Amino acid sequence: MSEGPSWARDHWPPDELDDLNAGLDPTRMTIEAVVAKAKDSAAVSGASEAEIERAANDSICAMMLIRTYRVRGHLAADLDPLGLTQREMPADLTPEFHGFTGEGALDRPVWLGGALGLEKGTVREVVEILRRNYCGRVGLEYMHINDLDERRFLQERMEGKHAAITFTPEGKKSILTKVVQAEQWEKFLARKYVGTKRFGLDGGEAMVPALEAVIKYGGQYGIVSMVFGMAHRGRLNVLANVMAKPYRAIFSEFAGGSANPEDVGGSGDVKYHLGTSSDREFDGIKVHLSLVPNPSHLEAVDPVVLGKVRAQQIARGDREGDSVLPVLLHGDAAFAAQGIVSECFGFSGIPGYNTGGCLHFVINNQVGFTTSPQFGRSSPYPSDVAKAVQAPILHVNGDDPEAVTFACKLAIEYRQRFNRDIVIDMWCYRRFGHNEGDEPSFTQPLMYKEIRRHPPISQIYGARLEQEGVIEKGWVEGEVADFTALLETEFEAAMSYLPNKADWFEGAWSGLGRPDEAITERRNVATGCPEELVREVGNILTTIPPDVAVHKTLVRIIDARRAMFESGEGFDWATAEALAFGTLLRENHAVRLSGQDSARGTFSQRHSVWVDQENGAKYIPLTRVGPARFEVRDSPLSEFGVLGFEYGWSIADPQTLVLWEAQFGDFVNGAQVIIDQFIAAGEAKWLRASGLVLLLPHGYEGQGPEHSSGRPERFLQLCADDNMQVANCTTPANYFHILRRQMHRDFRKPLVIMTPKSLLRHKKAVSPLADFTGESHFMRILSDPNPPKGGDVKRLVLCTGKLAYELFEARDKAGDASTSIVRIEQLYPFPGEALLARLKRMTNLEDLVWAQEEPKNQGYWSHVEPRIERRLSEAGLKPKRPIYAGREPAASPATGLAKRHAAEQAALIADALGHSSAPTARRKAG
Ligand SMILES: Cc1ncc(C[n+]2csc(CCOP(=O)(O)OP(=O)(O)O)c2C)c(N)n1
Repeated sequence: MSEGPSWARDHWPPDELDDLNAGLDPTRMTIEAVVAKAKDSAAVSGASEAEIERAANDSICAMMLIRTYRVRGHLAADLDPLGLTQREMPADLTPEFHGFTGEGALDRPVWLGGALGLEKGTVREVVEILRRNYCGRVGLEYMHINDLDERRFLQERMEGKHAAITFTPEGKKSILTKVVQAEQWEKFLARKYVGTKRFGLDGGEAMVPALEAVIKYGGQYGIVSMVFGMAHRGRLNVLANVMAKPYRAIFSEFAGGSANPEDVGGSGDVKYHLGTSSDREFDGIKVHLSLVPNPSHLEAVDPVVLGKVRAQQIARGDREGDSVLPVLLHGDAAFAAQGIVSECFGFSGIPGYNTGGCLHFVINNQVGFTTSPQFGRSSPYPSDVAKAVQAPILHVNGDDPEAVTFACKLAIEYRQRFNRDIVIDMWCYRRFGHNEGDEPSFTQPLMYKEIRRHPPISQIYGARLEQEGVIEKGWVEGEVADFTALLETEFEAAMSYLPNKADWFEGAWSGLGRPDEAITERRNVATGCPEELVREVGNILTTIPPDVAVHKTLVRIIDARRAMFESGEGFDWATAEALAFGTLLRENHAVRLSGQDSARGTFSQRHSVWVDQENGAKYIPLTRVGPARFEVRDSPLSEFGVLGFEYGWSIADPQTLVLWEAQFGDFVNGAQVIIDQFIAAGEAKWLRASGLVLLLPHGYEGQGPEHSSGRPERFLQLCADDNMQVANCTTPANYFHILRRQMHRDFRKPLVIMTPKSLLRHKKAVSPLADFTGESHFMRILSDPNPPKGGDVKRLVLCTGKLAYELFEARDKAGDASTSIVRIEQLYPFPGEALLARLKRMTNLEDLVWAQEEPKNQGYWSHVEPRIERRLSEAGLKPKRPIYAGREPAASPATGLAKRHAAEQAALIADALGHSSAPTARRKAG
């Protein structure tokens, strides 16, 4: 954007990149050397013994003073535009505290050995420099960082020749222009849409030129793409003035228009949650920007942004993360209090999850809705959570847009140099209520008295630039008039604005689309593989390289796997899974599996990583399959963060099979926000598809309330509009096919699988080679392997999951020849037509039972009951409704007593099969 009206230009003048290595001063002296120098110098000038000692002591004290400022100077920085924060000068930042007392103390000479760029100075000079560097409008916290290089780098930027915040006159004008635009944008919206919520940036507008600097300097430092995540506050401003979303598009949404063409459907979302993407160019350097849509849940978008960024970095082959930058914008209250923030900081140093540094920008308006900071957090700053990962923190006064821009510039330089997270904490204020219709004086009367008196940033900064002679009187008014005129034109244009197309199947998503018919039926694809491919992959999976010393038990497991390929029989769960991964890799679909202890597998079943018993080196057979990339990651012990991260990956990269595995299915509820807000509803709200797979170990095996249920009922209740798939497979081959199907269709939908525990080693839960090859495919319903002879089914038991095997065993043991047991492998979309076809053949059916292990208020019953009833009615059979066989409603998912579990299980199986005449051991209905 180099032509056009002044608002449309990217005002930033070209800037020479600082040499990253410049400024570090290797000649700095140690304290010992400084003291020696002070003594020498005093001695040369003929000082007495006592005077020599004092000179030495003064230098030591001066160095202590300097160090104290480095550690604590930020406590006296001028940060609060409102001046309401009671921040007294800490005593140890005064020269008196360090022994410089009495008359003339400030004029005493001290040797500094190059610190602060001075060989020698007076105490007064030292204090002046320190106050300027550390107690101005930027306060830096960095002495908690262990790494010396990082500390020295930041020190140089605060103390060295780069310390002064300097911008060229053109740069200053650019900053002011952006401030004007940010302010006028909010004002214009307030005028045109009176009473409409916009969660304005008013009071924090300095963020806009600062983000502009992030893009400009980021581009110069080699960043080609930036992914933004942010909440409500200032979002419309960022969309318009940073992301360059057309003003007319936003106006049209204010007028009730949809963000997407009407025909794409979906629920849509409020405008301050929407995302967008654009390209911005500064000085010929293009940077792609995307803002990820987010729910109201504050900070929930953070891991999604990080996952998306990491996926993009991997797609670019960028292992350091230099080319793609995550930028997260936070509110002060949310940043301090939402636990997901800590989970995300936790990713910053972990292989497989780190993004080479995230830039965090806190819009610290010193209030959260109606809550004042002292009730919103226990720490002095909202940013203290970042110290856990030793991120540097730049506190900055939001009334000084140059200081904020400087902080952003420094942040980018640091991030690109050290590939670590950094935080900017911009102190500002919220000019109006939480939203514009809210009265803030109910709760913060004093603050708002001050705010009403407080001039806007453009006025403060405009006056300063006028005084500096950078702009003439009336310059700001000219900018305001130009920009307002432009907004009026755009406002007119919005009347006839129609979004021309939804952007969701572009770029990495091209070639994919929405399913052209309901995926309920018929959307199966052949996922069987040529036998040769299966054998090739099998060979890699069962060959132990001679130089890898594999644990002897694992050798036996690998031998057993080899025997499966040799005999073509008895493929178990883990081998089927490895085959699904391996064959996809060969078909050029990358695979990423992430979860707690996933490399070995919680149940010691997977063993996707072989650890050399002599040297600890890791051998990962699937990485040898190629050509696509395989990665399996033992994740940090987080659900919310990690699931969000993997979801973020899945929306960026539809050609990778991305799987998240819970340790036990129960733990999935720690990630409920990601499930409700992103996985279930993301496509409907934001037109963002995802092929993410959730593996949730599930099944009633007497392990107690907490290790039994992956809560299928929760997922099933969220199912509508073909938004996702929920399955519980009972054969290794079916698991193999459902995983492969994820990548083999021309659309993507999340897939939730209740995965087994006991079936991992169940003698009957095995598949023959033929079920992986040829025309084989995923079966939504699995037939009875031992159906009643002559097809005379009197009782049909429908179920899902491992219960089937227990029912088979009980039925066969009882010699029951009239009961058929059919497995529903995919619960949603419910395979109603396929069920109907089977029912139609059971003309003598007398009873249809739904059997489940879960209590009646949980599991599948509520989901399947009406669906089965519908098909029974369509089939015109004698039974009109399914009968329930299972545990009675219960508050807790399962009993903790093994005996009671066994009794309950036996009772429900007998019930399901109609074998029990005595009252069952079930508890009474609740
Ligand atoms: C997880 C979550 N809890 C509660 C809310 C309701 N809520 C919306 S904004 C807000 C205050 C946010 O304060 P802060 O983070 O300081 O941002 P600000 O609005 O001041 O910019 C709250 C509590 C929410 N959106 N998300």
